Amino acid sequence: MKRLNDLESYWMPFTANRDFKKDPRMVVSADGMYYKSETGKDIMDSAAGLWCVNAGHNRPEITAAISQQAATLDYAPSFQYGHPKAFELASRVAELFPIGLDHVFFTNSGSEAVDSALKIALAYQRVRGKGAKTRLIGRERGYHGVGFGGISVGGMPRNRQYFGTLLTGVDHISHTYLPEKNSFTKGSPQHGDYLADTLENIVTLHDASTIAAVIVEPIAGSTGVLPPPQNYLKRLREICDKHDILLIFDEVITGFGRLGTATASEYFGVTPDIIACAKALTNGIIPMGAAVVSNKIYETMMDEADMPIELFHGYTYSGHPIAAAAGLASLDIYRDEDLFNKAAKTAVYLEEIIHQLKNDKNVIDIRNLGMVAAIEIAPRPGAVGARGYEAMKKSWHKGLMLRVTADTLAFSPPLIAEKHDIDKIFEIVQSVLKELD
Ligand code: PXG
Repeated sequence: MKRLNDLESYWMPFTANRDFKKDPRMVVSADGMYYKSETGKDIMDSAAGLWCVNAGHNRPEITAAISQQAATLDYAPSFQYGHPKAFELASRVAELFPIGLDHVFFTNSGSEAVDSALKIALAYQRVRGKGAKTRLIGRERGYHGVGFGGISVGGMPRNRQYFGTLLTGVDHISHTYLPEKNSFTKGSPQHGDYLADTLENIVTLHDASTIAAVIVEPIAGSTGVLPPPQNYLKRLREICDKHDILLIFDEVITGFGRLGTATASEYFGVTPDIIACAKALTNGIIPMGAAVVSNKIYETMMDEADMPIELFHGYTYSGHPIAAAAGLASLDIYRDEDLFNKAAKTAVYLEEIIHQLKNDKNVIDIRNLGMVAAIEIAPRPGAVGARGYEAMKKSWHKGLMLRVTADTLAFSPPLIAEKHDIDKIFEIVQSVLKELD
């Protein structure tokens, strides 16, 4: 007979369920840079949860804001009614994000932020009389969440291959990984800006009059941390401008300080038309995402839409009061602790320390930018991902929560990390590397 809590009922996402359930890695509490396992062991968080807990775990200011909000206004519908905190948070995000991106459409996740950004791009093209602009262009190795929009423009094969025909009218520009030229680069690699020109090939093939938008992550994260080649994003912006194509940055990982600036757009000096964000918007405590939209798009929608409801899109929980309260408290912490500048400083140390592992066993590349970094280890012949998976399991037993994608070990520590935390992360990683055959 099935027991009530035999671990079988919960189908875990993006997890090797059968293997996990044989030897569970279970955490029961968290504080600062650490989780605690159910056996009472401290587990260092080298990934800010899943790239989201930028101010570290268990922040009393956010907890207080959430409980106060729950006791005051637990829920408010977001269709045709409003509540002040959603408006306040939208203004705060607009203030933090690049000039000219002043309008915020709230969602509950990064996947929904991406789908919303894509839908807004399509609606905008239609409303301004360019209804033939329906194609959406992503990039190979891109990750844009798991909605059908996101996996269609996404470029990670296994996230796509089981799920049918996806959206039609989608194409992909080339990824930017050039290991033969750029291995062990610190920061943005020197080679590869010309890969932005693969967009020109797509424009030639389909014609610009059929293309609504291009979406890329400024730094490809989930696929294994690929910082953009120098000048690449500027070049992509120029090509989009030349052909009247919208540019969407998926900043679900990079938004809110990961590169030492509020956005990657600010870091690279390139302003897109829409930014999708989520994760650290609420420090990961309550799900929330957003599509942050240019004034040009918003004003066109307001002025030209042929219906009183300008956009037929939204979620039951768009701008949820408790998420909005968590968002405001998170942004207060980021500002009051000058956390983005702290991240910029710690990033210099992270770069120095991680590149010291260059000559360790099986290491074939190290990449970093801001508080994001990765070590790529050689795959075992015929068993891609096996060595990375083993690294993750060994790290857990040594007190480190490690995020792996195939054979790439990815690091995105909370931005509160001190030098000694960075030291500790890579001491454990080094001891794991030594043990991997
Ligand atoms: N866009 C990007 C760039 C992301 O990294 C999403 C969209 C989707 O967000 P939601 O909130 O729907 O999951 C993401 C999510 C990892 C990892 O370690 C990355 C993400 C999620 C889980 C794991 O590779 N990114």
